[in-house]
Amino acid sequence: MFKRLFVGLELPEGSRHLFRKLDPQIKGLRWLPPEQLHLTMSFIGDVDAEHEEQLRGNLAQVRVSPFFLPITGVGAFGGERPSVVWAGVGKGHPHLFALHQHIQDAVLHAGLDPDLKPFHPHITLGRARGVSRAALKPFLRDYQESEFDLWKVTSFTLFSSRLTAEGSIYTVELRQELQ
Ligand code: 3AM
Repeated sequence: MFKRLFVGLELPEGSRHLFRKLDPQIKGLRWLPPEQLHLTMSFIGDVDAEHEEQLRGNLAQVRVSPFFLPITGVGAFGGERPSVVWAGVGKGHPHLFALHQHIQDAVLHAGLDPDLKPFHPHITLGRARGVSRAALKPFLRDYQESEFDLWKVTSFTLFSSRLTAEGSIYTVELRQELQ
């Protein structure tokens, strides 16, 4: 049995609903349900039970103190036909990057193969299909400088993700408190 796994930070309850008010009706843009909002730290992919066990053990050893992250601004990845609309978390926050490094090490030491592309931390708000950047421009302009919240990051989470026709369904597999 394989699970499709990734490690992320769950947005606190209070912050999840901040984005609802932004929600413009743009054809082809699907907003994520508030309970699914997260910041991906490490995408791992399909993992068998044995490697998952090792991964759980390694993640439990990660020691990083809780820290604050500003949630600021919005943007879109994907050139003139963006695929992802996101909220930002400030630039180069050292604690976030330290946590990312520890998580990547935990994944690698479990004999797994995380996505090693450069880390561009973001909170995916919506996924777009066939939407031009021009159509997103008013939204991006209105909120690009917004200061949404100050997020106290107190844990990270191992999720499994199941792909369905309606989008991905995430399940919390392990929640590890920062200390
Ligand atoms: O946090 P976001 O939404 O940007 O895009 C997927 C999502 O990122 C990403 O992992 C997160 C949880 O599903 N993802 C999915 N497949 C991926 C892959 N093959 C991937 N990231 C890298 N490589």
